Amino acid sequence: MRNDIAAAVDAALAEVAAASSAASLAGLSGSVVGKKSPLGQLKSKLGSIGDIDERKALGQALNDAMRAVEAAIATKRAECESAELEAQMASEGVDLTERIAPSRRGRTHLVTQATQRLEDVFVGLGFQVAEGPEVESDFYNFEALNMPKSHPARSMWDTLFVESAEPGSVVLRTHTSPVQIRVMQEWPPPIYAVMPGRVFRRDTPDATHMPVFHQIEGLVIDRNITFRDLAGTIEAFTKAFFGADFTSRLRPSYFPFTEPSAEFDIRRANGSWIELGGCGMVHPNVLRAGGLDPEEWSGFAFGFGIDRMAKERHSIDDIREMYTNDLRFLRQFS
Ligand code: FA5
Repeated sequence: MRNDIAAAVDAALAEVAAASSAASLAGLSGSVVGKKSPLGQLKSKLGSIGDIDERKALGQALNDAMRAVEAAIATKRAECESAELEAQMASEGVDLTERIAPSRRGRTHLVTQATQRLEDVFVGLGFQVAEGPEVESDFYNFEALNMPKSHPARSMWDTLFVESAEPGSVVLRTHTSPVQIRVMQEWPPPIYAVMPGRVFRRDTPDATHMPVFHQIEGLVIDRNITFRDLAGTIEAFTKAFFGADFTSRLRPSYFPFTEPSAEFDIRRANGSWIELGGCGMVHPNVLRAGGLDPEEWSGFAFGFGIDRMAKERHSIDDIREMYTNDLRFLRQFS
């Protein structure tokens, strides 16, 4: 009988090993350890064994054999169930991961990059950043800047007017200089501020002009400020923004809101000069319009063209290239 038990166990384990699904293993349980299985039939023959000790020992051996087969079924069933679950998840799962190819990623525009860099350089020199409105009143754009109505210097800027109840009283700001007045009215001196922003003029587009472009205004108000402070700040700025081997110059000029006034040029690699901005000592009338006493406070101001700075920094031939939105051009500047 012991041989029969061993043979039945071997046959049952072989059937378990050959089963390939959890469902077939569930059915197998009855046929290998049930009453009608070979092992079950051997059990029913136990009663015919006369020797009681032998009967007990064989009963024990049969129970052990059945438990071993049941354990093999349970182990194999767990393996099949987990393999079936994995296969089901792989076939029904939805892949939610998304990949954006590096070449499709956006980047900041050249003029935005230049503005951020300019702000960084001036913040490094101790300046604060301010902003003003793009739609401006005649008062801030001209009058408070020492250009009363019909002042001939107003024609220095080809102005775009906004329709309003009082014609001519609302403009698209032609420069960032009106923000000087707003800052003087709001911030107590001393003032060290830069004000970047978009400006508008009825200029015909060409290699160095756009009708919509960007400026960064600078304003310093303190006690005993002189032209040397202005020249020193512009020199420090040029080296920080363009590099140590860049040359700049100040040329005498005229602006109604500064006295004396100058124009700021830098020299390009080919030896020619390009005008980047205007500057000068803040006119006493402008200090008064900003609510400051010219006897106590003095200062300097400047206004640079940001688009031209970006153009020169990256050696771009034509300023219009930056606005045609040709991705092959824009992608060169990460
Ligand atoms: C002004 O706008 C004065 N507000 C600057 C200023 C501020 C002087 C403070 C004194 C004190 P101007 O019109 O020159 O000045 O313009 C300044 C700079 O803006 C120019 O040097 C140039 O770099 C840039 N710019 C002028 N017009 C255009 C344009 N159409 N397209 C691109 N950049 C321009």
